[in-house]
Amino acid sequence: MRALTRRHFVGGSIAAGATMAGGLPVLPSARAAGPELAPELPEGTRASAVLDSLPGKKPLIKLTYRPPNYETPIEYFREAITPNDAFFVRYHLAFIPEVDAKSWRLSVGGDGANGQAQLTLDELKALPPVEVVAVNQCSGNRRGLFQPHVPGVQWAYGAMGCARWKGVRLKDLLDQVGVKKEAVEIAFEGADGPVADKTPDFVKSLPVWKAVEDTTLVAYEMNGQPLPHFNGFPVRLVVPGWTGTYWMKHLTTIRALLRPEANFWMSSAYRIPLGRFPLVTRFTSQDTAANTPITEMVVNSLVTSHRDGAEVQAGSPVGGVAWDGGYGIRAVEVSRDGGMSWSAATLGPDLGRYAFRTWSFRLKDKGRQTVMARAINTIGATQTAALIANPAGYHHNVMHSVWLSVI
Ligand SMILES: Nc1nc2c(c(=O)[nH]1)N[C@H]1C(S)=C(S)[C@@H](COP(=O)(O)O)O[C@H]1N2
Ligand SMILES: [Mo]
Repeated sequence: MRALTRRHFVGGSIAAGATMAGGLPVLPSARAAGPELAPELPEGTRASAVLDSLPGKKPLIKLTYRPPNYETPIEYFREAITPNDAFFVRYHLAFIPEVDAKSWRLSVGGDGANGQAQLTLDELKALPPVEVVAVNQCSGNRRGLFQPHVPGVQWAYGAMGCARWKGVRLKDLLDQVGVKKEAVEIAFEGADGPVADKTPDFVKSLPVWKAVEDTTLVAYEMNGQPLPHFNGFPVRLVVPGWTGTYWMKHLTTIRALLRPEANFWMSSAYRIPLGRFPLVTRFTSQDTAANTPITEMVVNSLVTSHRDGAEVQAGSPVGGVAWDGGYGIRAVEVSRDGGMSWSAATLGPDLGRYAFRTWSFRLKDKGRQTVMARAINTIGATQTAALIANPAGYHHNVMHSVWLSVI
């Protein structure tokens, strides 16, 4: 039954027999053995999180089902590219329609545009294609590791992934309608929505300067395949360098705005205290005296080759991935004495400044040891030793460590 349902889903339609609840299929859930969960997570999350397969996906760590919030097990981050069927899934609202690619239309306009356009998927694909390898990371990735705990989805390490995205430049679409000089932001809406009328629809905006960057894409392919349903089929926004909240899935509407977008998801959610993080890019049309929208990702890395307690042969490598907000990773360093001394790791292939950069380091000395990693980007920013507290639990980039027995 599950295999049948899955096969139908991959094709993009609902299987006969699967019922819909607010756009989500109600399926017998596939439970494998329990996932390995970080000990720092809240008790309740550790008790309830299970490995579970959404249609078309490998077993991922289920944190909530309605709306679906599933994270990628850390083992998938041993490679720079995250497979589509293991890529994390994050939704705010539970009504997620199956979009029919034939009847789908993208509308481009708004009061900050001179004209209007409507495109079919074929018309979109007829525009010059562009590719970028980029990390999509939820602002709240690792929120579950915050001490003290903060409310929100209790993600551990896997609310992120890196893919090769293909699509058209958002700038090329905006040029078709002409953006007025006075426009301040570009706003985005997707086909999903709230089940209850009172919940605000998910609408996000970008400053015009970020929207028209060469790498900001309206993407229809991920790792050479159409986007998976749960990652935004048929088309999503790709905003390299910036956190996942701006990467609108099931994109239907693009509007140039003469006034800043004021809905809940811009004015209240996804905000960080002013001045607390060492970030470069700003979203000034949305600033208040107290806070500012989250923008670029902070520099970060993980040790992914081994779990706590693993045995490693002396001389064999440990490693992981590093990434940042698009300046590019300059170095990854490893410490085995709690951060007193550091040695350079070897960096893997460079897939571009927005991509995961793999790294590895050979452990020579035998015995039990804790391996801690830190990444440094090309503008000299690095990770923090102590958590930078903020109410919504964003930008966790505390240095990650794993203890190992080298034999
Ligand atoms: N339509 C739509 N797009 C969305 C969201 C959403 O709830 N609805 N969530 C955003 C957030 S907060 C994140 S982190 C990313 C997650 O992308 P993924 O589900 O493909 O991993 O999608 C973004 N785009
Ligand atoms: Mo997110």
